[in-house]
Amino acid sequence: MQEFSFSRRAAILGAASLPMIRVLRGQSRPRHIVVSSANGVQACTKAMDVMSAGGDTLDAVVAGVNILELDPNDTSVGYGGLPNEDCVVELDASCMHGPTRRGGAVAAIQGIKTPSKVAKLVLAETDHMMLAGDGALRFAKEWDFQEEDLLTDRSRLAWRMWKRELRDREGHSNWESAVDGPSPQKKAELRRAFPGVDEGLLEWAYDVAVHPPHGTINCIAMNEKGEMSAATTTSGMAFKIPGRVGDSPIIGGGLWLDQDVGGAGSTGRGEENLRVCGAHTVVEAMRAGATPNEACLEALKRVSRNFDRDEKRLEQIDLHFYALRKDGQYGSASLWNKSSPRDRTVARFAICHDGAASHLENSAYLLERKA
Ligand code: SD4
Repeated sequence: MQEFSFSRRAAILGAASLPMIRVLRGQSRPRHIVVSSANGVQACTKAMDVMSAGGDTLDAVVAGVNILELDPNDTSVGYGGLPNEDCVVELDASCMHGPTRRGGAVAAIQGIKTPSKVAKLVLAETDHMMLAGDGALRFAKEWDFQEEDLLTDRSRLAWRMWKRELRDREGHSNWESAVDGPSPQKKAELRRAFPGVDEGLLEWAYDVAVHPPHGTINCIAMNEKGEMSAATTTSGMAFKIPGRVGDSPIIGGGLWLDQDVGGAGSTGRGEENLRVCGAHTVVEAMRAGATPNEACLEALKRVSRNFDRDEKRLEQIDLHFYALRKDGQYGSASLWNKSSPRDRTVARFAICHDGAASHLENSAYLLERKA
């Protein structure tokens, strides 16, 4: 695949970045810096490597998120992502390039392991902002992407388990031979239904079937010239209705970047993010003087407001924002201090910059899960 180049479109559009770079020369020099969701420790390192070798920031973030897209064991992004209701993996991705002020996205694309690369092509090689569904797949194939089955044994198992756990009002499921029993019986029954499946894998599949998880990676980078880019990529909500598009490919929702101010992105429940146009809200708050943490919290306050600040209803929502400001300040905030009532992991994000290897830091948060 071609590297992003300033040759064609950027030559026309790139002039927009020049005044900003001039201003920067009078300020303290920003460093290479990469911010990502907590699953992006390796992605941050990769993006830093690309920038350190002189690569463009867009190439850097896309190369970073590609690691997760290609990882069959990550069930929330790219290859191996948890499928939709029909057991088909459908992916969303977007990217933005600060210097040229361009964006590209693909939504509900099937069969392509690296949707962020297709989003980058939409940005660099088309006059459009987003391609969806079959059109996105056809476009990718025209650019020599290989159409592949993105299901892994692991994600197929999770889907079968999900299907089996679906119930009608009477508690009946067509996909099992017996009525639900108490926990030990359940385990025995699952072992019978899925013979030969490792116990740990079975427990994981049951857990994701009963509590469909979120995943996604957002990655934002800035080089020493102050140029910024960002990418977000996901398999979206597990077991979604086919065609459901989340926030990740929505420019302004799951991703936003203004070369004069900074960038932001999100992971978590896309529907709630879209109701506050989250990433755009974060960047606008930074424009108004907020720190990255304050700006992320501002977007989360709007989500909370949409629920009349009712913590009982908000409890089921998992939402995180990540932000990188033009002056090199970075941050992240989560709706809750811990990911979910079951998963007690403290909300964190990944960060890498000159002088600090890629590592995790705690996110700010709006609400605290008690106990
Ligand atoms: C979506 N925001 O499709 C994505 C999913 C996600 O952590 O980020 N999960 O709604």
